[in-house]
Amino acid sequence: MNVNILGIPMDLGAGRRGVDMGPSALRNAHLARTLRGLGHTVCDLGDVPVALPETMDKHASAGLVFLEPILEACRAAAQRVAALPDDVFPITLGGDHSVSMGTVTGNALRGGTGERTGLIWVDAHTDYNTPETSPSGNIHGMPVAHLTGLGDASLAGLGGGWTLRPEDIVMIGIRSVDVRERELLREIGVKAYTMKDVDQLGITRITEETLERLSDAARLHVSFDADALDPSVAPGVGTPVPGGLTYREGHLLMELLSESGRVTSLDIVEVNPVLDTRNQTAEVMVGMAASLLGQRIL
Ligand code: HAR
Ligand code: MN
Ligand code: MN
Ligand code: MN
Repeated sequence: MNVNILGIPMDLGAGRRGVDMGPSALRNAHLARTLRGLGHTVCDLGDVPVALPETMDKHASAGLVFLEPILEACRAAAQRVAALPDDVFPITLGGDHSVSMGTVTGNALRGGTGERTGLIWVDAHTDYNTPETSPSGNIHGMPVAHLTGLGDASLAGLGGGWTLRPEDIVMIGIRSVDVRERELLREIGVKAYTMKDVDQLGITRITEETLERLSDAARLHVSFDADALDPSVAPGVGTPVPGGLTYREGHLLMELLSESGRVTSLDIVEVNPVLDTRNQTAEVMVGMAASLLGQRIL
């Protein structure tokens, strides 16, 4: 496959500093070399420009912290991704999870807006707050709501009229949801597999159901937040939540998605090298990408 890597070194959407170094940590953990070892052609496109928090006053407009620079970076990411040739498999590197408003939009627009895009959101969090429901004002807790057209009009308008259908979203690994976020999710009807579901059903059944549910989507985007994994596996994240996916559950999910042959793009987000142990989290996430892109045990 033709793999293109694009970094979005942004931590403006997170409550803690450091995920802006995620792209660097993932490159340092040999993302490109690992994928070339699997036989892929890999081209690193570099990074999208992102404003530094040190150059701005920390300000919130209407419950959104750093709205304008985040909007700008997401717009740039969406444009870069949307312009990629159809045979390219993009791997976009965050950055905090607000980057996915740009990457998911960009990937969805590649096929023209007539095609359905399925979103597999692997995360401890549902990231379905709006500016009204958010307890923090941090935009990385809001990307999925905005992708479905809720919340701030400028962020929800990144797709220029395209929005993600709630029925084309499946979340996996969920174990931290805010009170009003939960109400909103129930109202909208987004499918989410919690860690209880992972315990009860297992990753195999969940992956089968996910692929079945998204069977009409021409494209499948996987957005992998490192905090979906248990903090013992992925300690380098800003908002760790106990009781996450094991190392093998993460790999099995990627292996089964890989076998389906249907995934067309990937985000790796929320890797925070400042909080990590010797780049362990970046290395683990490179392994997850390798499993999604065809690495097999035998
Ligand atoms: N739900 C919380 C909020 O909205 C925290 C969620 C953001 N953390 C993440 N996202 N890492 O997945 O503020
Ligand atoms: Mn997230
Ligand atoms: Mn998360
Ligand atoms: Mn986080």
